[in-house]
Amino acid sequence: MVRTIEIKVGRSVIEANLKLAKQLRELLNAYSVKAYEFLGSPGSGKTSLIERLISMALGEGYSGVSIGYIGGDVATRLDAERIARHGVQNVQINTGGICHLEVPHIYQAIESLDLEKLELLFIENVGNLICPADFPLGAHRRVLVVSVTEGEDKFLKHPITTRLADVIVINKVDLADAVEVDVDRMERDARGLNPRAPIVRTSARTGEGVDKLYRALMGDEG
Ligand SMILES: Nc1nc2c(ncn2[C@@H]2O[C@H](COP(=O)(O)OP(=O)(O)OP(=O)(O)O)[C@@H](O)[C@H]2O)c(=O)[nH]1
Ligand SMILES: [Mg+2]
Repeated sequence: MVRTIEIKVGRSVIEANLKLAKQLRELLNAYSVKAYEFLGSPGSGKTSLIERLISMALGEGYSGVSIGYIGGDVATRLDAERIARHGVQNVQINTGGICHLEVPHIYQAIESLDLEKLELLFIENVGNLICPADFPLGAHRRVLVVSVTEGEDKFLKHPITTRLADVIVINKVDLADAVEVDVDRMERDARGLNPRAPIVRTSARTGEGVDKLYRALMGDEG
């Protein structure tokens, strides 16, 4: 016999963040900034995909001035340093022990960015598949990145995060054979939980699928 215990999360903190997220979205809209939040497990490939997308955006006429990046990590400036190499405005947030970003962190970070000149804003949440779910950051799209190396069953085990995503990415498909993962099954699981989000298979290593992801993001106003 298997016993399951369901745990309820306190609502007041979540609701306060949601209200702030709506205000932040209005601010971004006022400056015509399109914002994309990337969330997913540590190492799923969020920064690598953002780097690929930035290179693509730079090639399509966006300039380093008009692209911004805010990255959340418990410690280090490593991700922002990777992004800085593309000549893009960037801010690293170190959360200490906190496993997700909240809207006040984003307000603090955008003080260092020139919103007037910004057109695209990539926000990378702290690597975590659970904590960010209840704390939207005002972005126009929430992009869930799950890599094949995390295991075939990842979407099923994380239905809340899978359902909230506006775009779902299955990354590291170049490694699918090596780890004997059935990507079709992963996609079916994701689709079963979230019928509305585009699902894009990518490899940030080879570049496969990144153009499709770029179109899924840029084609969507919100
Ligand atoms: N083979 C392969 N490796 C990848 C791919 N995407 C990312 N990686 C590698 O996976 C590791 C983690 O990638 P990151 O982009 O740093 O992952 P992240 O999600 O930003 O990680 P955190 O910020 O720590 O949560 C790096 O060594 C990347 O080179 C991919 O599509 N294929
Ligand atoms: Mg990263």
